[in-house]
Amino acid sequence: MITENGAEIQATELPVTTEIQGELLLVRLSRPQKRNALSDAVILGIETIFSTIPPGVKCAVIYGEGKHFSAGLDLSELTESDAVQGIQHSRMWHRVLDKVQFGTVPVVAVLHGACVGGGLELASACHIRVAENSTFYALPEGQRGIFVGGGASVRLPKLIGMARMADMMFTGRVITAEEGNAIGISQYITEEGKGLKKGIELATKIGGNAGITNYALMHVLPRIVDASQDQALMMESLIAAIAQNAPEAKERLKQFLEGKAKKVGE
Ligand code: 1HE
Repeated sequence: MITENGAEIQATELPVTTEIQGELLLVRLSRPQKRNALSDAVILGIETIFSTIPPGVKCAVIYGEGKHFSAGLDLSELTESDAVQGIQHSRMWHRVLDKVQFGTVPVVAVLHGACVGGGLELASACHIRVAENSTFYALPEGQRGIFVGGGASVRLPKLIGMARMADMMFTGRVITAEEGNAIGISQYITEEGKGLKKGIELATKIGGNAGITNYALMHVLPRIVDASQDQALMMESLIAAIAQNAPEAKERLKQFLEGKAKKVGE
């Protein structure tokens, strides 16, 4: 694999690892000694993984080894670069995190400890987030004199609103796991050490959905949210009709009408 600056990285050195568990792909950030700081090697490793999801995988779970999910951009790699190189680096992050958000399977992020800077950008590109109660969120870019470059200015306001994101950057405010859950960063919160189990449970449930439903949630819903109301409502009608006419939906509706499907909440 070749990085943006031309350095070659051997696949065996990739500090991000995978494991198949049934129909799930578990992706682990494996640089605990550097708090899972997101070096170019990690980012490009994530790109390779999400570009080559093995057939049969229905959902992915991403989590971090050690005491933290991720300390964000690897600051030791933030060397002298001109404006064009800076743009290219940020665009590399955009390309990779788009692969996560708009890939072939939904992704559940399991968070604990630091989920800061680029780590929060990675978490925001996933489809839902589970936070252990040790999780804390921050955007230290404001304090480091830089700006987010991995898509946070687009994705994070959709989770928490623009004012909260601006506050995090203006003031360096640290958001606790409980606060993060209340304002919409995470959708689930667990005790320490229980996040991965919860993430796997959710991923298994998501993987059991009709393929068209997961596809629509990943690829159509975000475009509906970004579109004008008129275009959005048309997109909704189109995807609703496509989903409804898929054989899988017809079978699921039949099962319900025959009393064989689970009721809401079961
Ligand atoms: C790192 C990084 C890193 C730790 N890049 N090496 N992100 C930040 O500004 C967050 C910076 N990190 C921290 O505030 C703390 O490390 C933590 C709160 C995350 C964790 O604290 P702690 O006490 O568990 O670990 P530590 O002792 O601070 O760090 C352990 C080692 O990891 C140490 O290296 P060592 O060789 O001295 O052992 C640290 O230097 C190293 N380390 N974080 C490189 N981030 C697409 S643009 C995105 C822009 C950003 O993400 S900016 C935010 C960057």
